[in-house]
Amino acid sequence: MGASAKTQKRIESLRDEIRYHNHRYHTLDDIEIPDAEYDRLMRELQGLEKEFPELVTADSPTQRVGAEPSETLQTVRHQLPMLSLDNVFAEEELREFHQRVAEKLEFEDGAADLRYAAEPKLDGAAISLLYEDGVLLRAATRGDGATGEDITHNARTIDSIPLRLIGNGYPKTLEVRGEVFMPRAGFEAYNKKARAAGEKTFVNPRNAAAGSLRQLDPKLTAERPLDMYVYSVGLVEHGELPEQHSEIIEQLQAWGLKTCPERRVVTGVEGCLAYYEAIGKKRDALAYDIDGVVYKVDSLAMQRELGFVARAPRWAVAHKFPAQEELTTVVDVEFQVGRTGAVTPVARLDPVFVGGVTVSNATLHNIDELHRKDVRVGDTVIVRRAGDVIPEVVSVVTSRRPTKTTRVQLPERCPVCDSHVMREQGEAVARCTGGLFCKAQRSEALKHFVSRKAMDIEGLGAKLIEQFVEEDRFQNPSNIFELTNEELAKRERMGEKSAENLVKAIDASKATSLSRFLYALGIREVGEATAQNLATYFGSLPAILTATAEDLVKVPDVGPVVAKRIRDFLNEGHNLEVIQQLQDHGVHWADTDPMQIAEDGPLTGKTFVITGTLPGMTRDEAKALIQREGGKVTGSISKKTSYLLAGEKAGSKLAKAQQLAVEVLDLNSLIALLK
Ligand code: D41
Repeated sequence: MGASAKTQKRIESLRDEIRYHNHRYHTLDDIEIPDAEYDRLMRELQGLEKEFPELVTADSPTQRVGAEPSETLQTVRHQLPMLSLDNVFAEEELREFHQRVAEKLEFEDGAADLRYAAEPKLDGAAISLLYEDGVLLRAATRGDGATGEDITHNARTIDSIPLRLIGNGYPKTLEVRGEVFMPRAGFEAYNKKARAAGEKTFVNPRNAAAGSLRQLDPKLTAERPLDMYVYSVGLVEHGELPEQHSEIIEQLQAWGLKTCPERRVVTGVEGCLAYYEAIGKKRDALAYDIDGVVYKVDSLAMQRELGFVARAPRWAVAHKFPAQEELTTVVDVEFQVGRTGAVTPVARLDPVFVGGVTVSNATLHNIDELHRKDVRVGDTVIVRRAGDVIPEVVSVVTSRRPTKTTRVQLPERCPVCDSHVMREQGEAVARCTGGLFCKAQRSEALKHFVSRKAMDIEGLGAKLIEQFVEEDRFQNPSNIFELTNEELAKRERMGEKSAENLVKAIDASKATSLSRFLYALGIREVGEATAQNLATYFGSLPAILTATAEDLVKVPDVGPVVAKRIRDFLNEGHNLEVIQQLQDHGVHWADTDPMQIAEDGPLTGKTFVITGTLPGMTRDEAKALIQREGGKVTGSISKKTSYLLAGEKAGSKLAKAQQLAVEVLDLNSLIALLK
């Protein structure tokens, strides 16, 4: 049966749409839709063309995979084509892949001992580097696998690409292949700068890497924080390489090329799956974006036996993670009011499965962001959910904007209490001026007050707090300590047992620490770390209440802004009243001696960040030690950080420190510094 007119039209429209996105991706470096959506369009077209082969045309996008070479860069023909990689998404598909490999190689018993080289699948741009007598002769993009573009001038600006190999024994002609990528920290920093300068930002690190490589002016590329890991070899002449893929990569590393430190040799499909899971857990802590892992049969003899199908090797496969970006539509934009009165736009979305969960709300951060991205009700948008972070709207797909959309404006009045919404000069955040009169702020303030790192009152959930606030039973946190068994047990859906447990939890929370108490008050900019520093420095509440701004800035980690926030808070009579009421209700802690800080200690002027598990010392103890000797301890790494003190299981902070070339110390080297 021939294709209907409707099918023919669908095929045409798919082709047009794919061509449009190819152009945006390869020529404009300005992608509009997530990969997952592009893949769906392509698969739909491929499916239809398979069903109706008579409709396949030579110019269909399915007939040429990869880049249109640009008119500006020289094209290069790869002497050996750069293959593509097949994908699997589910465990079952991976088992089928392994099964095929095992059968073809005539393995028995499930081929549990078949060795694979496993590594993360970097989300960057594939390139080829050609070394002649150990000297970098030419770098080229992968392009469509057969021809790419000459980007030698740009590759030379990337620090991790050696211009000359080190050591000896390399083949006279050696082509290596790998992925150029932009580490996340560099990507964020780059976009922040571009945004401030009103320049174009990148949608994601992969796009940033690909776009940077194709610059005509290498000075521009040199400014981009690019990195490269090599993952295979291409042309090899006049020289020998080992017979295992993993050994080849080791050898490349010894010649000065950078390889991924996460790579491992695993055995059997179970080894692959365990690796997939381990890398999946580590994904957010890595310094760079990955979109899956790659398994390659380690033995080159076996690779030769397996050969290729079409353009992909039969001996390798990419095992993809769930997509972190998807498309959906904005049903509405609402404004939420937080604990500090910050009025934040939130997009209500058509529910979409992204990053492993169904998402129906995404933050738009603040009104400037919303306007910069020009998000309107009715728009199709890219939502991103990476790791445990709050889902966010990345960008609008303007080509899919309906004719009727509604623009969003900052409300003049608070959606909760109707007070005026104000925005301070130069501040991105708009705030409700209602203070604790605003029930949203009161609820959020109370939720913060009872949270685990604050007063830690288990069982006083968000719903219950909201109800009590709504009824004006909770005017301020001290009302929590007035709750009785009788009053609680009367409430709907609250049994006697849970009422009793809650009263017990409230009672137990009264014995707290000064730092928890300070943190629980919810003073703006006073997070856990600052609260701890204040408590350690002053030792008692009266000392803090009477401290001037000049006194406060002497506290590690407290600058003029934070000092002012604290003073502002304590200058409000009603805040002092609440503090008194809480103590009257029995909230108490043990005072400590004020801290003696070395004015001119061995660590004066040095800023530390602490991460991981230290041997025989808690992080708080390490912090106190550093502070006593004049050093400062902060929570996040920046270029200004002097040292990262890292223990066991250091995660993303370690990666970031390496990224920013911040010196990393273990506890022993810290102690050596003190001597
Ligand atoms: O990290 C990657 N993106 C990656 C890509 C990798 N780790 N290994 C790869 N191996 C290959 C073969 C097996 C063909 C040598 C690849 C790619 N190919 C690849 N990158 C782009 C297309 C194919």
